[in-house]
Amino acid sequence: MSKNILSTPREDGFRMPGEFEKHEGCWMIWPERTDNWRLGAKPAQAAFIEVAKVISKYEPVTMCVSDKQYNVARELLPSDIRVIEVSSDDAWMRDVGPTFVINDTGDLRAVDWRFNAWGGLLDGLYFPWDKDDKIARKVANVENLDYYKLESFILEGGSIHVDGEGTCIVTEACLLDESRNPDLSKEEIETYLKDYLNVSKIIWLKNGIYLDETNEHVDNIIHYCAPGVVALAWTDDETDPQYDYSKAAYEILSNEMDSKGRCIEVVKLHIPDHVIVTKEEADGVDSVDGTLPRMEGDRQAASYANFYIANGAIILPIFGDEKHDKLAAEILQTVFPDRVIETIYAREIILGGGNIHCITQQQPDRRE
Ligand code: KQY
Repeated sequence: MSKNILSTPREDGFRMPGEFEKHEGCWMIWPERTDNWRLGAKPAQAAFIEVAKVISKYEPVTMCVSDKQYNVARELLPSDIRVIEVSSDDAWMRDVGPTFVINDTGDLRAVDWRFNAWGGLLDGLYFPWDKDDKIARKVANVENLDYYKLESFILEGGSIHVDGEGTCIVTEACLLDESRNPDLSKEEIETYLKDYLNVSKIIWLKNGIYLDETNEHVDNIIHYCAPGVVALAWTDDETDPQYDYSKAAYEILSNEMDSKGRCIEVVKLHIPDHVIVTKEEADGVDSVDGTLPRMEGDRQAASYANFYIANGAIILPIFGDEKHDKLAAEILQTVFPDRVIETIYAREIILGGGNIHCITQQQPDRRE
């Protein structure tokens, strides 16, 4: 039976692998809340099905679904996708799922951070979030994995990126926001990351993607592609507030060494033309007190860095911006010559506030 371990991954010789290392599978959650996903979440469900189907060509996928939607999801998803009943508050497995850690002898464990819906009562995106906060432990239980449960440290999986070799990249905008761990200093936060991810070097970017409702998660502005190689969301438009964010990130990454003393190669991925919420899209979302509303004219935090690395493939969100969609796919093909670039039109996902990386969580291969 899966049990809570009171030491830390660092003490026990476990580390979070890079996403580019081999996976045993991928976890997702079925979207259904109508105050975040328009038209009864049907268009979002279609997009999630597409993501799940594409990933399942490369690695096993498990979809967590509420009791209410279980039959619907089971019917709509192919039989090789495992569907299990797990309650949730929304559909962001990257943020609410476990961070898996492995050791050198083939053991796998989970880290169960505390979750407060991206900011709790101060700044959170919905209330309540208690079901989400239990998901990491439930996933560990399903997989029969021991887990490290943090009592109070708040962290979302989308707010960290690691190279699996001792380096972690985060943003100050998110991790130092008063809505996460206001009683901890930057050094104390670093200590948690070092202990639970087993890293020795934290690289702090200032910001993420402009208007990102997660307080600018790192997984929307960069992606660790390999040790020493980072893809960075970029814009050439100096009048866009994103320009200063991306330029500052570029400078930090280009001037920092990673944990092994390597320089970091930064690959720029130009952001798409702005994704703006239409009246029809805004009107399709149920308005509920306590949930961040969707308004006509809102700019969504669209970025190609929010892709998922599967075994043998990159699952890349595209936005119907022919020029930048094509450029992103071409650039990533050069970064990942041995993986197929699979593109998915992701407007319905970004309308909900995140993208393909945010709705997936890889379970690393323990046998590698
Ligand atoms: O990781 C993410 N990008 C999650 C965003 C949550 C949005 C809820 N509306």
